[in-house]
Amino acid sequence: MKVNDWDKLVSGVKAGDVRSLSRMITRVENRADGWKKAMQQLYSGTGRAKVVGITGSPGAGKSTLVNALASELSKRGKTVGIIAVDPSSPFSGGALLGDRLRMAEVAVNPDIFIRSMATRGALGGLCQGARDVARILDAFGKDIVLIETVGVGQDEIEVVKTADCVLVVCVPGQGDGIQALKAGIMEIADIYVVNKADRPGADEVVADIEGMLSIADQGKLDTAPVVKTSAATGEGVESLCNTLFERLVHARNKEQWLDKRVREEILSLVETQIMESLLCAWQESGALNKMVEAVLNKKADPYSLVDALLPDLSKEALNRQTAKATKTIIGPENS
Ligand SMILES: Nc1nc2c(ncn2[C@@H]2O[C@H](COP(=O)(O)OP(=O)(O)OP(=O)(O)O)[C@@H](O)[C@H]2O)c(=O)[nH]1
Ligand SMILES: [Mg+2]
Repeated sequence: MKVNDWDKLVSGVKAGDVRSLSRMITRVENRADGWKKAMQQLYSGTGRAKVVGITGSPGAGKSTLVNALASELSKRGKTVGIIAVDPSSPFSGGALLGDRLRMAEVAVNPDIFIRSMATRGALGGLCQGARDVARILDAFGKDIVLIETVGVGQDEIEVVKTADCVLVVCVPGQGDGIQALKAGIMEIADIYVVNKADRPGADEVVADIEGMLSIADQGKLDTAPVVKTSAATGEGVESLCNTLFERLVHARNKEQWLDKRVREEILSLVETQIMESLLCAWQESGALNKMVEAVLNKKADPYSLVDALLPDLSKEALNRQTAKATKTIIGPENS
């Protein structure tokens, strides 16, 4: 993609043009040439939107809830971007028909923008992909970005962990109640939502969660609240919205959290770039095939290959390189 095409997209996004938004997301997701530069241009205009992660077991009503929540937020004058991380979509940018239908109500609302992302094969990783899309929506001017992921895979859980506030959706009648949720997911909640509260057993689930929290959070001041909703009828959604606003003020705004998040992002981008550059070079030159063959023939072993093949990764070399780079980007120290 040509440089000035990117320039047009970036200024379109900044100006709030929906077509540019859509195109820029696709191109960044596909890692089209120049994507990093474009993200760089957007970066200074980001950091305003609040990102909310919504996760829970399959069929818990996450999409229905996201839909209802987005409408409620819109009623309150907030503009909303929705990222549906879709486990079954083979294409990036493709939406599950079901999700589209469920989200039909918000699809016609000009204040709400919906985007699906495929779980598998996301270039640069699902987490970074979702982060990039959320950032583009932020630069576009969305107040709130809702990210729906199903709480099963580790990647999906990592995605919601990057959010400012995480809603974990539970439902009654899942046999062993909250146990049905993957271990590791209950701990990341800032708000527990017991959805399908129109069904029998909702109060038991609430009690289960509160019981679990009273054991786990003893002594903690800000225990995550539990909210009952019936996303299908809209009941409880207003109250959830109030709770969300309260939590957004406090949750994850701590410096430590932001620090960790930026740290993770820098490292993840570096990791991806190193792997991609090496793979690209090695595949093109046929070096990777040769290495595999040599290892199979016992002419070489994977351990010594690592040191022999990588560029100079000694501490001295890395420090020299890093010092040079930081000087260029950040400027000389103490200035
Ligand atoms: N009774 C009842 N049904 C609901 C409620 N919310 C959602 N549903 C229904 O539950 C089914 C699943 O809803 P979705 O919103 O697709 O659930 P999901 O968690 O997004 O599903 P996946 O994305 O496939 O994991 C649909 O048939 C909804 O109509 C609710 O509050 N009460
Ligand atoms: Mg869904």
